[in-house]
Amino acid sequence: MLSSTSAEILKSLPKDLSIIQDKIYSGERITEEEGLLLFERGSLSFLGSLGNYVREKKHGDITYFNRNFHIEPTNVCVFTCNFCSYSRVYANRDEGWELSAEQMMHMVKKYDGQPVTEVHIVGGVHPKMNLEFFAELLRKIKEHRPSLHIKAFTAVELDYMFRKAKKTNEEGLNYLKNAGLDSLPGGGAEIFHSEIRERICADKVDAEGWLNIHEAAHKLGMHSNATMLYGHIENYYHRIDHMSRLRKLQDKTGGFNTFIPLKFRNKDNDMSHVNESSIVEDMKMYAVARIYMDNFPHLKAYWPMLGRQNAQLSLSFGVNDIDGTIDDTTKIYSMAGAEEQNPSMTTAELVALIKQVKRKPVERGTLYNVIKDYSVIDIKEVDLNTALN
Ligand code: V47
Ligand code: SF4
Repeated sequence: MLSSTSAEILKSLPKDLSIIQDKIYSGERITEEEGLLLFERGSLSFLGSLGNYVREKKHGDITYFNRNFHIEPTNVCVFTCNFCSYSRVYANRDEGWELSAEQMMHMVKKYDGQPVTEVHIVGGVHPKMNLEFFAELLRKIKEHRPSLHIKAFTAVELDYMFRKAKKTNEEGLNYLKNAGLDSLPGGGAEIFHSEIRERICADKVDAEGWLNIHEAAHKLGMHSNATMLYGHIENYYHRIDHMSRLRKLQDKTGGFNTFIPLKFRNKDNDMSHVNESSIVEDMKMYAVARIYMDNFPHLKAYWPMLGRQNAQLSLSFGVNDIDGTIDDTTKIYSMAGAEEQNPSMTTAELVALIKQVKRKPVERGTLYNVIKDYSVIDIKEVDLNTALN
């Protein structure tokens, strides 16, 4: 039985939104036009309740996290994305960093005996760090710790590496897979539509190139993620176009695990004059993504970028994954003005964060294999004030 207030809300819902609502409740896919309408006319509460409905239908209260660490081999980059606060052009490479294979192996060895399951390797596109350099690094990591899942290289890095080595995407990916590459992260997608891509990252791989690399990886049996950099100069149409291209590829291959909307941060980059999106807009973004990307199993909020309390909030707007314990080895967001300057959370803190908003924390591997269900385990109490600040 509906309360009189809920009945009033339903009555006052415009016809077109109520048709979309019915489709979502009956598990039907919504169209591009309907996705656009949600962005343009859906209120925060309306989108939140639908996004949460889809999230709970797929995952109940389960909220995944993983134990990972990052390696950023270099911030020297041949490309000049206007939103990037992190890279240094090759000509000024003295201002940047470049890690040797030995230095990176030292980072891997620091985690010996610790229960991390994944290393995430991503960085700038350095002209001297080529396919062979990275293949050798992958071999060394696997030789040292065979069970560590290696999620590495955005399609931007791969496209450059393969073109330089004169390899097709299939050849290049196969070579890296045999060296130890397990899956691809979702970076470099930004906004696919050329109207925007040409204004924010004109010189790197285009939409077709990005999608072709992920398709080739899926055909080789590798999984990957997909991101979207939102909240800058794009409009809702460009977001829907971006998500549609991903949804189509997912229909074809089924190889994507997770969609990760990344909020644009404006500190110290060539787009600092562009305002950042509000928290209301961020939550609407998650909810529409959860509703629209019906064939993506998971929706991730990257907590170092959003901050801890906003990450908690996102769990009621469609999100079912808040990434990893991460230590402070990642700089790409802190340099762009993210909430977390030294992002790092212990497992106990992550578990407490998730439990505090009445969701069920589950530690996962990269491919969402369950490692430990913390909803049924009592772990040492943590000071929530410390966890949340
Ligand atoms: O593609 C760069 C973004 C991405 C800014 O697959 C910025 O599990 C906001 O893709 N404001 C790289 N975002 C990181 C990435 C990622 C992160 C976490 C998990 C996974 C995964 C992938 O970082 C870039 C770009 O979209 N980025 N600068 C900025 N100013
Ligand atoms: Fe280079 Fe990536 Fe920064 Fe673009 S976003 S300049 S490709 S490091």
